[in-house]
Amino acid sequence: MTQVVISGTGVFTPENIISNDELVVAFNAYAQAFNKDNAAKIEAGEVEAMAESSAEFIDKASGIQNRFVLNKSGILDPEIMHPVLPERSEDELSLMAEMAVKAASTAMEQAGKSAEDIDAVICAASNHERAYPAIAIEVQQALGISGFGFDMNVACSSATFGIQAARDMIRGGSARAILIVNPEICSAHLEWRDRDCHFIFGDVCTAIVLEDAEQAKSDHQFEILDTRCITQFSNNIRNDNGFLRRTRVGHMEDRRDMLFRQEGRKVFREVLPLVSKLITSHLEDNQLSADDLSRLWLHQANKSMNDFIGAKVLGRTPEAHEQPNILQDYANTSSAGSMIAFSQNSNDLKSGDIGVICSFGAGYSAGSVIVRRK
Ligand code: CO8
Repeated sequence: MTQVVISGTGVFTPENIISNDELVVAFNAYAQAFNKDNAAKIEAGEVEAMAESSAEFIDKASGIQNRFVLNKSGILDPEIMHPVLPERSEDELSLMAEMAVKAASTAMEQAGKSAEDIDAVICAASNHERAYPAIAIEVQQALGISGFGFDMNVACSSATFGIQAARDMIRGGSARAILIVNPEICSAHLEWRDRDCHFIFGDVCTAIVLEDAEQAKSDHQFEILDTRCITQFSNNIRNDNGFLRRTRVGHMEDRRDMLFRQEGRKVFREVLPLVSKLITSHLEDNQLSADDLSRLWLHQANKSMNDFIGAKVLGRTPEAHEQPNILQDYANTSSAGSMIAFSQNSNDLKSGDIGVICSFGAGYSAGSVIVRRK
């Protein structure tokens, strides 16, 4: 069977950083203004007063310290509380495509591939800035790639599900090499006025080149030994924004359910056993044990969650280098998180070293990719 390798990865990181302290100052100013404006209703018990956020809570509950965002001023303005991104004309590259092209250039350079070597583009992300035409086709055109492109969305698991789809297509002979891009503008579908989640997400884009091992020339090759994707329906992470919105009376306004929302505790409880079992059974079915693993590149949502999964899979507390976290700097970047961890923490592995890239999130969805350094 055709052997498929990851031969290049790239990360595009926006310039703006928001620290927990900056975020909390803006949120608390908003909460104080809200409480002042609604003082009479709060007093009468008609409206609930907004509680303030704290940087100490954020760090302790999540491990997140900073996040990169495309626009900082809008998010930190208590009168706006969302990113402000200028609308682009049809002649300009869309924002997601622009991020994707930047990350893709690094990935293609690492893989030693030019546009003529690639036959398909997959834009795998947890939201797309328009319904159609597909962002992937725009990226394909911008890079001068022939063949085909399509968008897919499996929320936080978009990258790992994209890897499985690309691996299968290369094996099946429909493409020699495939570019996957994961442009995540999480800041635009996050409710920055909700203290339960305002600290969780950041913006970034990752890119991955997969190809037939026979033609790969990169110094940075990881053979894909196996992939496994699972889904299990849950409403605990949900965003109801969609094209049926205007068909429903009263749904035109910016309602809370039109943005990311979650039952964080339930997600924590339900996803942990799902993911630990996925990784351990996936390893077992490939005749591998925890002792064979040099690295875990986990989804980057919560530090305690990753500590738990790492300990469960390895049967001991993982050393920091065995399970690198990037969420303290990037926060949760949805599908891009485990790929940032992989991209920034894989070059030191030696030939034959084995690791697992694992994602988990809305759906629920979880993906496990076992790789071996060539
Ligand atoms: N500051 C101070 N106090 C706070 C704050 C805050 N900012 N927020 C909450 N609190 C309070 C709560 O009100 C609560 O108070 P009380 O005890 O009086 O009721 C107390 O702190 C504890 O709150 P929680 O129980 O909510 O705190 P947790 O310890 O559970 O931590 C987390 C909250 C960090 C959200 C945690 O539950 C978590 O990480 N859960 C897992 C989340 C997860 O992995 N989700 C996956 C989502 S990602 C995904 O699928 C991608 C979707 C697509 C992308 C969307 C882009 C926008």
